[in-house]
Amino acid sequence: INQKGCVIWITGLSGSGKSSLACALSRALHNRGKLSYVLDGDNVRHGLNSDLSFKAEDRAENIRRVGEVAKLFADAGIICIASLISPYRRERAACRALLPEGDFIEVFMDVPLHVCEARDPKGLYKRARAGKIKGFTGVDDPYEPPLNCEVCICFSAHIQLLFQSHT
Ligand code: GGZ
Repeated sequence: INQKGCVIWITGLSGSGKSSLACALSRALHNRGKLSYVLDGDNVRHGLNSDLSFKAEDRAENIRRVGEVAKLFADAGIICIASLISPYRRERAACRALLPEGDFIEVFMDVPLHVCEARDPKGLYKRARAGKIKGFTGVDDPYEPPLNCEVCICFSAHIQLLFQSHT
């Protein structure tokens, strides 16, 4: 393979579209002959990070481990797409610091909470509002948006309407 690895780090609330973007990006790269691998928060939490909860120190450890694994992929020449809420600026910065300048591309899914909540694909916001899930990001747990990310994907009601009318 003649390819330089890097990490594309997608951060944002639950339901903001991180996994969809990661999947679409991976497919687009594949079609261009590029090797990529998606590390998705929800998936990684079933295996490597199955010992971690959603309390602050465990979320920090979740981010740290995914950052280290992503770095290994990048070292191997693979484009690693990490998609996890990763709500803390400090931990995201620590993942960035593992890579050479320019090799960590932070993508922020800038979607308002009320939009994520209206989507609620797994009914988790509903359960969080009902008090059945405690410490849900955006409801009763913090999310620190990036201050200077490489890419910001802003929600557009107009585009969402266009999209809905074509699907
Ligand atoms: C946030 C939670 C929680 C709580 C379960 N808070 O949208 P999903 O369902 O499929 O993806 C979310 C996933 C979040 O895992 P991450 O590893 O990305 O989070 S973090 O980076 O903060 O460690 C959500 C589900 O797990 N989920 N409980 N309390 N999301």
